[in-house]
Amino acid sequence: ETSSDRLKERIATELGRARARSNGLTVDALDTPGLQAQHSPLMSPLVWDLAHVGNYEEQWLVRAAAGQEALRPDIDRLYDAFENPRAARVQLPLLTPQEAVRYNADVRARVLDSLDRADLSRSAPLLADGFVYGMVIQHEHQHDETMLATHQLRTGDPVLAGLLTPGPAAAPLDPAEAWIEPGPFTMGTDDDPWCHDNERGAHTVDLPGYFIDTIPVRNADYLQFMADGGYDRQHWWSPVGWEWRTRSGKRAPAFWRQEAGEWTRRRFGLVEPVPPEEPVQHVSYHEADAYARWAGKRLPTEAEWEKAARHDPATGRSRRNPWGDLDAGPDHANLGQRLLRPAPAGSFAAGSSPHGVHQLIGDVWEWTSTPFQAYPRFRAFPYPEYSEVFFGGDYKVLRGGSWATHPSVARSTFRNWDHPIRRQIFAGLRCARDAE
Ligand code: AVJ
Ligand code: FE
Repeated sequence: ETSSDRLKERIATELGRARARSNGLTVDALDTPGLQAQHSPLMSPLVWDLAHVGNYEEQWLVRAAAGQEALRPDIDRLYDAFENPRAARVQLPLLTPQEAVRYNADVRARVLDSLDRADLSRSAPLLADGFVYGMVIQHEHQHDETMLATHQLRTGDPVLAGLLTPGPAAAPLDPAEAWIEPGPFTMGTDDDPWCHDNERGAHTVDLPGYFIDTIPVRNADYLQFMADGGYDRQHWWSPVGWEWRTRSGKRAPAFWRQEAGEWTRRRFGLVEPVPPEEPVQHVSYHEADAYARWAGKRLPTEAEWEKAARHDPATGRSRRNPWGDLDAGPDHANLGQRLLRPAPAGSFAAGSSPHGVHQLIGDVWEWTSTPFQAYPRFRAFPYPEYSEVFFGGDYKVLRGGSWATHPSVARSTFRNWDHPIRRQIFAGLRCARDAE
């Protein structure tokens, strides 16, 4: 068996897993009206995401990679994210759930057939090391995470299995902060075969020393901010943040409610007490920024986050992940929807960084203070709408992935971005501060 055969087997397995996950979040979970409904103006109907992943796969793996004729060129426009804003997708003549499953399976059959004959050697950049297959696998998993955000916004009885699965027990906490010594590190990558264009261009960034929290901010910490008038005092908010706070009227993370003095949260239809030791999620950038100022700290920059997650002071090298270069295993991080929630702060000692920073990967996306911008030597590949068109917009970078992010997507170089007012994503924060 050659390495190309092994890569093809891995691709086929990962494609199968992504599809099982997509179907599990759609046709296996909800009836047709539930899949066609618009659960929030922020989100697509789930049936749109389902056929969109099939259409993306058709465009990239059937047409571009295998050079085959199009199956359904007539539906390209319906599933073009730029053509149709999320709130308008419910109006479109979309495939029904059954048609979408069938279409996705037809596309997949052609992909698996042509994969056998594909040349994944380094000659053609799109196929080299299976890049375009990795791009499609990660695309499907990213939409699966988006589908989970839609499920969280949906009201009604719980439909997701595993909601009651107990998470790991609370873990003992290490020192609260890690010191990251001043000096250069390598940010971004040139040699991670399945990374996206926006992660590319390994470049040296020289940072002053700084402290970064060893754990994400917990619900218990966030409740203290709230009890201390965090939402009432403009002092801790940026000008735009305060504008958002007053205009929106928000006074707690999304999905929280106060009942008889106790804070509860709704999680995929289940109402439960807010668990104190869990990382806070469903906060906007503005809330994260205000919390950090209240705590006497600040959000890390994107470079500070990445140095804490990758820099190995013993070798001077940047690792692919906090624990080393391998993909995340179950002991490293809470990823891939294994739990439908973050794990308690301090968990996953085996996944901590050389500096002793926990849970950089998984649990909650972490807001950074950095706007989404191109790295030096950026080149859009293979299409500008993945990242380039978002550079310079009103987006902040988020890092690390959440409990809903698949291991194929979560790595220390991966860059996510969203508007600073968004709260439906599984995002929290970790604080940093300057040296004294
Ligand atoms: C990188 C998560 C911001 O969901 O809009 C999905 C990923 N790109 N389809 C998004 C993506 C094309 C993207 N994010
Ligand atoms: Fe997409």
